[in-house]
Amino acid sequence: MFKKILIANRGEIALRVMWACKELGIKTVAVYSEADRNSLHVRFADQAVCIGPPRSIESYLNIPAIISAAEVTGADAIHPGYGFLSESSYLAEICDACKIKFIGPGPQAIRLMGDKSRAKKAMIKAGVPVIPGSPGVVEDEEKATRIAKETGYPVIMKASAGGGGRGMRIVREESELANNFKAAQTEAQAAFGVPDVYIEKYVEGPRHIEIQIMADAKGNVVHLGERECSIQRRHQKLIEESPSPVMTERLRRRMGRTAVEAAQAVEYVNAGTIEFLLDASGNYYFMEMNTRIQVEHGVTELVTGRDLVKEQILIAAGEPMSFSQKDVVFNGHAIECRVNAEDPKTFVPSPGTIHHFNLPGGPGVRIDTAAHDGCEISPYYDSMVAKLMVHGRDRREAIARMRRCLDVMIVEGIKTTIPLHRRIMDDADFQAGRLSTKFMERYQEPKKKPPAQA
Ligand code: MV4
Repeated sequence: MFKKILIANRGEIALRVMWACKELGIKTVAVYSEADRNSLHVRFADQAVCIGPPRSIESYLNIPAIISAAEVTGADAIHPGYGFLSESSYLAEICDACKIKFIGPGPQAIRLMGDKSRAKKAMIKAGVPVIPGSPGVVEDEEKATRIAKETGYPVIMKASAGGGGRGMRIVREESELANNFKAAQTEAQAAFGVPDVYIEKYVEGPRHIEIQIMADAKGNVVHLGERECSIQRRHQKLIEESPSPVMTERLRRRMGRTAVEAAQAVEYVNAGTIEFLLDASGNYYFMEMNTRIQVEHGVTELVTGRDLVKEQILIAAGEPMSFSQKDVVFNGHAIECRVNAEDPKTFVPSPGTIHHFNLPGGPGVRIDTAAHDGCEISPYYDSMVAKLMVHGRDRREAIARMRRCLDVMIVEGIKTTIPLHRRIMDDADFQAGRLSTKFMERYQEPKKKPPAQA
C-alpha cells in the first residue's frame, strides 16, 4: 500500500481525499498556492508544499511544480481530485515515467475519453447506444450539410476537444448550417487548439443521467447506480440526486450494464462516470465519459454506503475491489445542493470573506466543505463553498431534510445560492420529479414565474 499520497488539489475535495488517506493510515502531502496558505487542506496535511502564485496556471496546473513536490516529500502516489489536472493525460504519463502512481485511469483512457469524437467511435464499436449523427469528425462544409440533412434537423455541433457543454452549437435549419459549421470550427480551434467538430441529432429537453462505475486492475467492473444531474445552468450542475426520479430497476440494470460494457471496452481502471442523455421516450445514449472522481460522488456514497475515494486508492495500489456487483445495494434517496458564492438571481460570482458560517447537522446530513469562519472565498478559483448533501428513506424525506438544512445554514459576508436552492426545493416540478436540462430556464429571469416561497 502507498505510504504517502500527494493531493494535487485544494478546497473540499483536497480534504475529502485526505480523510480517505487518514482512514487508510496513509500520510498526506498538501500542495497550495500563495492564496491558499491558510487553507484547511494545508493545516490538516502531514506536509505541505507551496507550488506557486494564486493563478491556477502557475500553481494547481503546474505539473513540474507538483511532480517536484512529490519527489522532495517522497510521495508514492498523486490523487488529482476533480478539475485542475484530474483529466490530464500528461500528468498521468509523467507520473508513470517518475514511478509515482497516478490515482486514476491510465493516460490512454484519459486521452481517448478526452477526444469526444474518438470516444464516441469507441463506444459504437463496443455496441453502446450513441446519438445518431456523423460517424466521426466532419471535415468540411459540404460533408456537414450532407450529414445534417441525413440526420435531420435540429442538429448539434460539438467540439471534439470540448466536453461538458463547451463548444456546442445548435442548428435548426439548413440555411444556418454552413455559417455555424465554420464558426464552430473556428471556436474549437481558439478554445482547444483543435478545430475538430462532429454532428449529432439535437435532442430537445433531455435528462442528464450518469452512471458511476469502478474498475480494478484485475478486470472487475461494477456500477454504482445513477445520478440525475438535469438541474444545471450553463453546464454547471446545481443539484444532483440518486436515484433519478424516473429510474426503474429495469432501466438501471440496462444502463448499468451498458456503462460496465463501455468501461470494459476501453480497459478502464479506477473510478469513472458514463454520462447519458435520456430522452422523453426513455431511450438513453452515451454522451461522454468522465475519467475522474466527480464533485457529486457523495450522493452515490450515501445511497450505496461505499467510500469511493478509498476504493480509488486501493485500486491504484493494485488491490482488487472490496465488493462485487451483487454486493451493491441501493438504500434510500440522496440529494446534493452545490452552495456557490454567487448572487442567487444573476449568478454573478461573489468572492469575499465569510464572517459567520453555521452548518446544519442532524440525521442524514453530510456537508463537504473547506470553508470556515473568517475564510476567504478567492476570485482565483471556482465559487463552490460547500456541498450540502442529505440522505432520506425516500425522496420526500430527502427533500424535507434539505429544506430544513437550507433554513439554518448561515453564510454571512458573501452572497450564496442558498436562497435559490430553497426555492427549487419548493418548486412543484422539482417535487414531482419533472426534471430536464431545461429546468433552470424558468429561473433565469426572476420575474417570469414567481416561486412558491422565498
Ligand atoms: C446534447 C444535447 C442534446 N442533443 N447532445 C451538454 C453537456 C454535454 N455533455 C452534452 N450536452 C448536451 N448534448 C445532443 N445530441 C443537450 C445537451 C445539453 C445538456 C446536457 C446535459 C445537461 C444539461 C444540458 C444543457 C444543455 C444542453
